Amino acid sequence: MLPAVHLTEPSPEQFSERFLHHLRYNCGLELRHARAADHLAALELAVRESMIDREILTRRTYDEVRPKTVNYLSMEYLLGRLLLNNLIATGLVDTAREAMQLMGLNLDTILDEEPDPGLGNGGLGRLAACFLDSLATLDYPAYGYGLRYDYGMFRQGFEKGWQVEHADTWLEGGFPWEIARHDLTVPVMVGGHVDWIPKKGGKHRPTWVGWRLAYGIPHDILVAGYGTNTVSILRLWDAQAASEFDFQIFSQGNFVKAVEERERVESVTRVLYPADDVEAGRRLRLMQEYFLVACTVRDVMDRFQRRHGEAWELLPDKVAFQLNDTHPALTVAEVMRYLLDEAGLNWTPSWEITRAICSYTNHTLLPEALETWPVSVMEPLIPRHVQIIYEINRRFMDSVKERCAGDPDRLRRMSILQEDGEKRLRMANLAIVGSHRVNGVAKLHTELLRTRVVKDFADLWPDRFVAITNGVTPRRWLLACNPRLASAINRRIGDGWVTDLGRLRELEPFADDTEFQEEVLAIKRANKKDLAAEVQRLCDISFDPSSLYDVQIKRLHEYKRQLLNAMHIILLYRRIKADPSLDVLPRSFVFGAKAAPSYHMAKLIIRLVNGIGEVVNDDPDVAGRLRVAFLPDYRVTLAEKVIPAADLSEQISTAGMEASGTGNMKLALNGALTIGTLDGANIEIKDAVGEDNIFIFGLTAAEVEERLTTGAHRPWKLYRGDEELAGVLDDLRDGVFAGDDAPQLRDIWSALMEHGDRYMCLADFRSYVEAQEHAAALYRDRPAWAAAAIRNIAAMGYFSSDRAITQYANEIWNLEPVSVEEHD
Ligand code: 26W
Repeated sequence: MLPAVHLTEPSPEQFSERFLHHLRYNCGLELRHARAADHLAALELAVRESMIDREILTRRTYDEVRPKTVNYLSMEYLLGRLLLNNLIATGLVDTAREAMQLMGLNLDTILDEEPDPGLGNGGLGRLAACFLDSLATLDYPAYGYGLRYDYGMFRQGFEKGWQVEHADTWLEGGFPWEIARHDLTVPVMVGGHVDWIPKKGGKHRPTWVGWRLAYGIPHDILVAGYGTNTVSILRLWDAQAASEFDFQIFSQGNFVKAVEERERVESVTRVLYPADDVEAGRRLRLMQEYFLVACTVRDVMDRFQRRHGEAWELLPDKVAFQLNDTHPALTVAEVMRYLLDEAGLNWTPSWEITRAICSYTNHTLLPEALETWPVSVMEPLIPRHVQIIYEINRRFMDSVKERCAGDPDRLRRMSILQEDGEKRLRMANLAIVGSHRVNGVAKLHTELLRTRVVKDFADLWPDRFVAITNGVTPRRWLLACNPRLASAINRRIGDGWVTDLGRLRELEPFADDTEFQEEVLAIKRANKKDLAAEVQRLCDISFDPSSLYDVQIKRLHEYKRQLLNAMHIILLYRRIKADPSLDVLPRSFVFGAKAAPSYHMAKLIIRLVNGIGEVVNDDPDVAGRLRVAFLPDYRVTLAEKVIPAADLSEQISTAGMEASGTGNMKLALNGALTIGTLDGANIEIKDAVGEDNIFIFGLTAAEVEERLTTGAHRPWKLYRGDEELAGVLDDLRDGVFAGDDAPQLRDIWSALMEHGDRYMCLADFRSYVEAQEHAAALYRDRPAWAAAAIRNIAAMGYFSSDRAITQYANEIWNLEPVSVEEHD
């Protein structure tokens, strides 16, 4: 008989007792000696207690019910700070605030001490974090699996306008949220080769021999659902060398070599690759991908066996693996290996099970981001997997040959093995062949996948491809980050929207309500004032809260076109210089973006924007009407400060290139109006808010495609046809905003004028400027702007990650929620 578990809400007095207990017995401190970092640690541990009680309850329920569980595999989780969200989820915010007061402390000051765990690059990693929040909130049995990088996303600084990277040592001060589970350590085999060993009956059986062992140590981060008892687990693997293995080398007297070998193994989870565009093509990255997959499959299969023994045929009823892009595509080969080599199943049932439990989400259309691995790199690390993939491919090719005889090109395109030049394995093809569902992350994105990128597969298996538009969690991206707006909404329609975002529709009638308009404008102004203080602190630039805050926050990429935004600023500056008395709407431009350290052009664009800021911010002719701030070290925590203060949301990617975007949703949810192209989820946002409440411009995806393939895009012709554009381009050529770095920054001009302007900045320039003029005109009409902002908020219900996760559960995983009750 297990002891009863009841969740009791602590009083503020009890909660402060808890806090003092952790301060004393974890930090060894009395209150009077504790510093801010100690307050943070003690508070985190006090909240964690409530989460652990819920987690134990959740575990018990699942051990009893043995429900189907989804396992979300992702190389990245961009969690952001956890303390406030965990306080909100467990209903402890007010208790904690009072408790801190009782001790003469301030909750907000403590919250602001927390560092960001930045274990991701951008959209894909943040989406994974929103999905974990929704899975727990909706009571879906789920595990997140990832890697525990010692160094997360680099910290960004600027020196003379250039990006400089610093190591992110997020674990240095300790990370109280994680619980190391040494008892659940798993072995991982690496290296060796495949032997064909004769079996009874004369057949030969491939056998992986000569491998060595490494270990994965799980570190669990608890994820509390909002307003529910469900707590799920994000399990991050840390690589550790095998201790028994050293003894062989130690005994040969080669101590230093043994230590070196340990270091090599343990470096697997050392650092997050900071590029979210081009594949790294590095052995270590492949090792990371394999390590995530091998640890996770082992963990999931161990749990399955504890619950269901050897009844492998039950796997599709109990287990789902979701692959977050192709990075964990080796799951297909690893599940096959497990079923063949460890469970002893034959090929056909193994393959049926594998396909029934795996599914894959594609997050990018850019060809350079599609992963392929040289066989020569894979073979020495995972020879058995390579061999299994060859066999998967042989059987797949045989099956397609029947269908498309006489189309060798199609066969070549669909093969998992790329054979021209160095032999490589195409991870997207492996993921598609090995999954029962493949999804895109917005309607247009899925359509482009079907018709362009993987057309052959969509022709063959039309039902395998589905669209699930991304979403964001309303808990973090409205309730927690914008308390002013959240409570104004609560006063009108109650707080049902927090777990049912569609309810925001009930705000629609308030769009024309003068009182609500004024309230929304006042809230925006207060948020803008807060951001102005932050910009002052970070950049020493003063923002006027009555100016239009024009915001572009996202990774730095040519296709996202921060450059087009910069060209618009240059245009406004040139207009003011030509006529300083011109009536221009005052604007404050906010940029936040990290560039991959090896992405030359992205770094030049950062330098350019910083250069524009230097020229424009202090020019007396401008008289404060233009302000440009590039906020250093953009990350989740900064997003939470910028988004509530944004007026205009820049979603200006070249059409057909942004898979979905999720920042677009967060900004609109907080009452910013979008200026954007018909790309990714912008299209669905436009349909939801109505054409009058969004500023759409530019070429469509089809028009971009047409111009790029026919060579109809003519930068010089556009240059000659638009005097203002020519002026902007001349400034770029002449390094007007580049100071001493003019020679280097000329590469930007070259990309536009000499290398074909691949991202069509010139083609969309005029239409962008016009859309900006519409935005400025509407901004001057305060009630009209407020009405449009309210209509944006009211229309964002669809873009909740709760809706997205419900779709995954129904259309891909066949997963049911399980409610977690208290136990007697
Ligand atoms: C192998 C290197 C690499 C690493 C990461 C290639 C590609 C990636 C990601 C797929 C890039 C990414 O984050 N994609 C973004 O995913 C978001 C969530 O679906 C979308 O909203 C963004 O549009 C998409 O760019």
